[in-house]
Amino acid sequence: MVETHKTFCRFCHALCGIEVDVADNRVVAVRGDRDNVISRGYTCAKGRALPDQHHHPDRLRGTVKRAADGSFEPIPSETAMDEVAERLLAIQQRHGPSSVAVYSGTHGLFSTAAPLIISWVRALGTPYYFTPNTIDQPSQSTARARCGSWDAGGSRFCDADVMLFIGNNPGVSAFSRDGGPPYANGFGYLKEAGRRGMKIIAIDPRRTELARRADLHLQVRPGEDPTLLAGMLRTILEEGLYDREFTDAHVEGLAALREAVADYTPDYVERRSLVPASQVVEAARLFARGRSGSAMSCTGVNMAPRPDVTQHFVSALNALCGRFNREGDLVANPGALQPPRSHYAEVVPPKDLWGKGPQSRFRGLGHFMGEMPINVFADEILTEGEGQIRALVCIGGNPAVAFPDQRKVFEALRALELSVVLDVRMTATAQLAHYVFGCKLSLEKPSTSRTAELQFDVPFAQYTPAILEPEFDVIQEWEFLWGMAHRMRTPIKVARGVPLDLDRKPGDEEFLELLHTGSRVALSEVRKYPSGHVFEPDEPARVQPARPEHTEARMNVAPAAVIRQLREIRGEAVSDSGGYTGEGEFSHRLISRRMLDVYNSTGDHLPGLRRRFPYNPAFMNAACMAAIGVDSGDVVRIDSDHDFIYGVAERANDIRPGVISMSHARGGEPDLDGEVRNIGSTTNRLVSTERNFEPISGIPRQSAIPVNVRRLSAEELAAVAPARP
Ligand SMILES: Nc1nc2c(c(=O)[nH]1)N[C@H]1C(S)=C(S)[C@@H](COP(=O)(O)OP(=O)(O)OC[C@H]3O[C@@H](n4cnc5c(=O)[nH]c(N)nc54)[C@H](O)[C@@H]3O)O[C@H]1N2
Ligand SMILES: Nc1nc2c(c(=O)[nH]1)N[C@H]1C(S)=C(S)[C@@H](COP(=O)(O)OP(=O)(O)OC[C@H]3O[C@@H](n4cnc5c(=O)[nH]c(N)nc54)[C@H](O)[C@@H]3O)O[C@H]1N2
Ligand code: SF4
Ligand SMILES: [Mo]
Repeated sequence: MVETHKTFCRFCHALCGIEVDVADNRVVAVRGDRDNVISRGYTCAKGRALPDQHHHPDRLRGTVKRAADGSFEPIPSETAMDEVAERLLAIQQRHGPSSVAVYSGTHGLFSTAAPLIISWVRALGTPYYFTPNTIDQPSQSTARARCGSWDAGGSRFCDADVMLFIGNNPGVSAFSRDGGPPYANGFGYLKEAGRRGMKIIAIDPRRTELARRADLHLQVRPGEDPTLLAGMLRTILEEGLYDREFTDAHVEGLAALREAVADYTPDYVERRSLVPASQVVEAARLFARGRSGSAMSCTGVNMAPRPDVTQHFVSALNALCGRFNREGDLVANPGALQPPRSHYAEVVPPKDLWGKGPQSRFRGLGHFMGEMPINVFADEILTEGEGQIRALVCIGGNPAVAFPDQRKVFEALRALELSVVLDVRMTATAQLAHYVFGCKLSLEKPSTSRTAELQFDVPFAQYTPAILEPEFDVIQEWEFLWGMAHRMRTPIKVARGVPLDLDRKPGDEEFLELLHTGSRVALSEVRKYPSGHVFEPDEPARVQPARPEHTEARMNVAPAAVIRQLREIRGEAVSDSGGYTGEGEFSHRLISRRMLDVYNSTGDHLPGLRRRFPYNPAFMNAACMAAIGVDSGDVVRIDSDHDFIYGVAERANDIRPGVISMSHARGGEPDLDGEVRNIGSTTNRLVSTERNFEPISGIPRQSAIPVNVRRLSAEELAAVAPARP
């Protein structure tokens, strides 16, 4: 008998509402749930692949332990936890607390275990807490801290009349922030906004799905966003298009910024960024003349050179144009499952987030937002001495393909005395581990929409029970954390001020209740609505007047560190092909992107998601392909100043000549290069962690990477395996 359940998809962070048909404890079909008022029936191919993901033969159906001969043997998860706890304690006893590191990947951060993971790290006393945040969009935090921010936030996407998107593609990535569209159904929201008359400006070297919808697409040369945004700011300042009332009251540094961008004339910007001068001016006017709506950016510019400058300019654009909610305005979204908070019409003053806390032994880097930069991950494992990492616990992540300098990361993963991975299948990282805990997949776990709720335009919340009951020994991430804390006697908290009892494991629902302690809306209330519900507060939440102690604080649009970097950029000689001459020996810049069918490395083994491309293509302009004599489907070799990869070329005239666009986190061991047609390749092999990194977060240059590209020699080609059916 087929039973239909309402739930939400957790293949990615977007949490689209879905209906799943279940027969004999197996999912047989997934459809978008039209009753979910956020996603409105939308699903993508990944969501529709949930049945395949849950029942795939490669799914981990229990915990495994590596034997002396390198093979993996099944082991009961409780026994494995006993052994892991004992070994972690022994390692810490011998080498001190910092010998253990924890990495929480995307599926750690979005899991219900996220707060437990942080709490466990604190209890272990190790400085080595890593997450993808320091190789994702760290300059968002740097800029927010340097510039200061606005406590009451900006307007809702549904009220915006202009949006400036810089290096992001929300329809495909389902990712956005700062007043961008809700995660789920980005295409739908963008279409609706277009109908309402909202103007879209997109800055991207590629004519993306977003750019095709835009009123204005600035096809910037990769990595030249600092120059382009400086030019836009210059126009806004010169033409007096900024919000005088707001800046007079809340912003400082206008004169210094005006001076610093003075020589970023439209003609100079055109020469360097390849965006026509007229478009630079037009974009500045279009954005500044809007009434509401913000500038937002994501990974594209954070991975490209000088992300701290680009991100600061994003903050400066919003500050100059006063794109924030004022006293008495409705709060964009008061939240539902988050604890309630007040919103004030005041500046959160600029502050330093760095230079405090534990330091790394490498490159002058140290804790950034409470985390150790991934930049130093491999070196801290490989380098002997005080502070060396000897054991790693990796939760829902895949460093072997996601971290920069892949060859060094492999070496580091091999060097670990103890490596413990929590995953749903044997990834490239899991293959090198000593213990791999098979985890429950989304439909087997109860959860809520808490992690995504602030990106909705309304205070929507949804709860889902577990839909499937797996008949094998798989665990939830939080059960592992509790299991470790219980055995190692490390106190952990599930929410602020809410410790877990180390001697009595809570039940699933009890755990969720604890996790949502203090939420504005009780979980029991949210449970009543299977498709979720909008929980408007009884009294509309409005922005409060500034508190007396905050009335003097101002946002700073011209912090010294940014102005210094801006001068350096202007001092570089510009080459004929745009950009600066220092990279003369490289013909192309390789840029990052997301593919709709996989989530970083998640899903790259599922037949339904491999149909279009079983690899991550190297998208190139036809002219570039003709120049090196290759066609779509041919394998090319791509060399950076650090290393090389193979890629399968694919014609794409949505990118300008001189650019290669490729997604990350594919491929595997460097030995598997010949399998490129079946597994793709890891762009992060091209990236050095020792050069071209941002000095505070350590994010290296993972986009706009200077490369050369050529066809393979006959000998090289002979070693490339054909595509398997
Ligand atoms: N389908 C799918 N969705 C995902 C993911 C996935 O792998 N697949 N990954 C998830 C993750 S982890 C994250 S962090 C988010 C990221 O969300 P987004 O940042 O929206 O991700 P992308 O779609 O890669 O968009 C980045 C854009 O930046 C452009 N770009 C690259 N270099 C430059 C540059 O130098 N300048 C400018 N202006 N643009 C540049 C690229 O062409 C690309 O269109 O997506 C999430 N969503
Ligand atoms: N060059 C370059 N490098 C990049 C990027 C780029 O654009 N370019 N993007 C960066 C970004 S933004 C990010 S976020 C990182 C991603 O870095 P990671 O988070 O390390 O990579 P993922 O592939 O997302 O790893 C997720 C893992 O979780 C597993 N998984 C899936 N579902 C579950 C579950 O329910 N439970 C558990 N326990 N595991 C599960 C998957 O099998 C997979 O192994 O990569 C970064 N690296
Ligand atoms: S965008 Fe796709 S993968 Fe993400 S939640 Fe929605 S259906 Fe699932
Ligand atoms: Mo990410």
